[in-house]
Amino acid sequence: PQTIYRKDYTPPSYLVETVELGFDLDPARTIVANRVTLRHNPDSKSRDIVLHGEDIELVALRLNGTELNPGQYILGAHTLTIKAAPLNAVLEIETTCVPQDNTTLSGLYVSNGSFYTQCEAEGFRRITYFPDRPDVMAKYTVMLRADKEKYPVLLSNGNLVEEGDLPDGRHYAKWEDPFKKPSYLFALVAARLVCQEETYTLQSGREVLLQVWVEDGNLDKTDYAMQSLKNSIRWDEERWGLELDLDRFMIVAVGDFNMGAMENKGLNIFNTKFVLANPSTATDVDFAGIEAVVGHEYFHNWTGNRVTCRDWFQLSLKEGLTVFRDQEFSADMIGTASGRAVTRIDQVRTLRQAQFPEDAGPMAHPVRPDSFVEINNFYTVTVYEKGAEVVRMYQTLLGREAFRKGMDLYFARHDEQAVTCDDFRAAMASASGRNLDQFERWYSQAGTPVVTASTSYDAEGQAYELTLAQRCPPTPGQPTKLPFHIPVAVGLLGADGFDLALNLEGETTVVLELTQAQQTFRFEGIREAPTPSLLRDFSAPVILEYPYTDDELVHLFRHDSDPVNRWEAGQRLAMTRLLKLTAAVQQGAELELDYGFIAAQRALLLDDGLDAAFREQALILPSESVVADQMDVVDPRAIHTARQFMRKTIATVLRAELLNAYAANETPGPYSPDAISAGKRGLKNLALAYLCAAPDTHIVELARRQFEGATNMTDRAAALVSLIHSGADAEQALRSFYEQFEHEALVVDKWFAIQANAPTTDVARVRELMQHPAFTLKTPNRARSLLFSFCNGNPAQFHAPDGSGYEFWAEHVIKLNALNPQVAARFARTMDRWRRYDPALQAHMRAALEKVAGAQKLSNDVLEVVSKALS
Ligand code: HT7
Ligand code: ZN
Repeated sequence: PQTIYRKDYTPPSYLVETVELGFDLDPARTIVANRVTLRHNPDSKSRDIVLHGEDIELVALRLNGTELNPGQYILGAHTLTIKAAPLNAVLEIETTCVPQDNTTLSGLYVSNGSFYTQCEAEGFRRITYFPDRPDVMAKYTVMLRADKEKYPVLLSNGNLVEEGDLPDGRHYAKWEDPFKKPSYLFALVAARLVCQEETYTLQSGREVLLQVWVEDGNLDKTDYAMQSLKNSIRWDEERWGLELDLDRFMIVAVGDFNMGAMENKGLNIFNTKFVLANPSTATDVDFAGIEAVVGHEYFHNWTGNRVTCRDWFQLSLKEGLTVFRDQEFSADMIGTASGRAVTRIDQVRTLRQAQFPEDAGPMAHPVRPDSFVEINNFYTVTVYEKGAEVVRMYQTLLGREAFRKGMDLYFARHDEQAVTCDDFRAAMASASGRNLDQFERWYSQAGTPVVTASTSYDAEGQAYELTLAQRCPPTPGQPTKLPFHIPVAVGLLGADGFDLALNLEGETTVVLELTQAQQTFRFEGIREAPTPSLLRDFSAPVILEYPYTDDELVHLFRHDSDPVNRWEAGQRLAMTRLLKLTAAVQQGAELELDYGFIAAQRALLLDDGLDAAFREQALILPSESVVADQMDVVDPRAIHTARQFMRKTIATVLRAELLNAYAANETPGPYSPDAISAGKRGLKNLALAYLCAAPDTHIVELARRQFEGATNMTDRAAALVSLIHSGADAEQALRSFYEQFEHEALVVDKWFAIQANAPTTDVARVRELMQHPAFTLKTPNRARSLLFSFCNGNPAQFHAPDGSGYEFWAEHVIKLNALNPQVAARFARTMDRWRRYDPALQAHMRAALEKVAGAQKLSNDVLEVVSKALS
């Protein structure tokens, strides 16, 4: 397959002014008429019009009114080229496609009998021939025609300008988008849907129509999405001065979708998972996900749509920035400092759980990649979450005010343009007057930097010195790295647990700027040897190494005023123990957990001054995969045994305290997904999960009672998980759960996922579950709920010594590849870090990877992932 390089960017030869699309929608043969007005781009030397096209049939082609015969254009496998074209060209292109056979869910496809589109990144070329690249922005008019009975709702981008009936039971709707947009933001929906709608008044006094469209029977699950949309609109006005630029904003939920949602201009299309929620079907985590994703897609209207990407290498320009914006939105919605910290802890978890491993594996790439085979493989945690960290670092370095000025300048300079990450950085530099040249390395160098700290205290001089050194490991294609510009937020704790003043202004946290390989920072007037609190609020996406003693960590865990570092101290304490226990399991030695650690956990659990949500976070042990990342040779089963032992020991010693926490955090009354209530449920259910790690009949009964009496899905699902993990018989509970919710697809997904993650579920059981009538590989949510959950979330079983997990994986990557390459390639990433296991497991893994690599008709998507893993 062909590799595409960032350095090879050339401007488009022709620009598009207007696009008029006509759709005659039929699942078996949709006819697309496309009239496009092109103008030669003076920035290009080429006079060839190059259009992309994939999986579509060309029926007719006219240039400036004259039919072209096949000798007048070149039809390649994925392009249509007209050589030496006139400076101004009107092309009329008629094509057909077969939406009902489109299982890739890219382009125009059918889900549950209705039509939907997904055009990012390169799906528009599966609908019509077009210069399908983000730097070609045009105005669109769209005419939809379809059977009125089957598809009563016809939607596209922008404003509805006309609708009416046609002969033969068909009808039409004409939509006009007043804004220029790239083709990846085009969307249509032709479906049998119902909507919740509302008129909303913007701060300017202008009224807009908001709609959430869902299948009949789901209108009882749209309130939270609508509320989140209104909150997003208000927040974007208040925090960034950005107003909704359309008169109508629509959200549509679809059950078959490759990702979370899509920010098509004025017509956001969502995975049902991020729209549908009511207390009996959705958990607190689901509600929070809806708020974040509704916000994310809405915020793209400015960061992505009004200002878009010049090319797909710049993806993080819109994704990193929009993730940062949705993270800030979620934090501001909670409002309290500790609530903010809980959201930050969650972000750090995601980075450690997913991004750091990606940055250390065969698919490692810079936030702005230099090359790709398949762009869909680069919608990654690096581009999204590390990209958001890069944006956050601007704010940390420049301060909130200058950062806001930089954002304003970015919009003022680039509205309705397709630009680059460098343009964003330039706006930040101009607005703040700062030199951000070195900061560019965050975009160009892959890998997680390691910052090593050492300290010394001069009692006589009352001075404290902090030396920071940085290094970054090699990544594919980048053997050596130059120093990054790293903001390191630092505080110093006195023996009484309070922050010391760090300067004459009395500041207790300062942001140090580490720009060299090694630098020493000196604090004067420090009256005692302090405990350093380093990288407060996780001020940079780095690994921080400092030889903390247990006493220092306990001190930070008890007192750090920075909640993120307080949590971090607990994680460090737990990690040392988990690694020791894992080694002991491997050696067959006796397992022991020191009382000092449990006492620290106990003190935190009993600290009523802390929010329940924070206590929950602080009591969650590092996950098995994060522990695995710390080992030279990963032993998934030993890690699992060690972690289980630790949970069981904590549960046994702190039984009374956990039972108290369980009882004290009931949330009586009607369910509310607000952060305080969700935090209480989180702590209560964590207590139950711990207790079920050392179960007796009373505990099992507690879990059963919660399961049966639950008034919301958070409590019901948590009780079911705890029951299963306790080892008690959960057959009846699983059956009744299914019977109660079998018509709620998203709950059935949970039912599969809970079983996939159960400690007793092995490959044979997963195969059995795949025979269940509700299972299908065609719906990504369902495939993810069982296959991804098992292979990524149940390491002790997936890594069975006989290699059966890997065989299962290979078989299903190949099956998914035939249906949906994007989903298959995501699943293929499971095996990225296979070289970190012992030789026996590695041999099985290599065989599985080679089996996939050698499969017939392998998509570029999967091929790129497995060949990078094997290289
Ligand atoms: N910008 C959207 C990306 C997306 C996507 C990409 C590839 C294939 C399918 C897709 N669906 C959505 C989502 C977002 O970041 O908002
Ligand atoms: Zn996005």
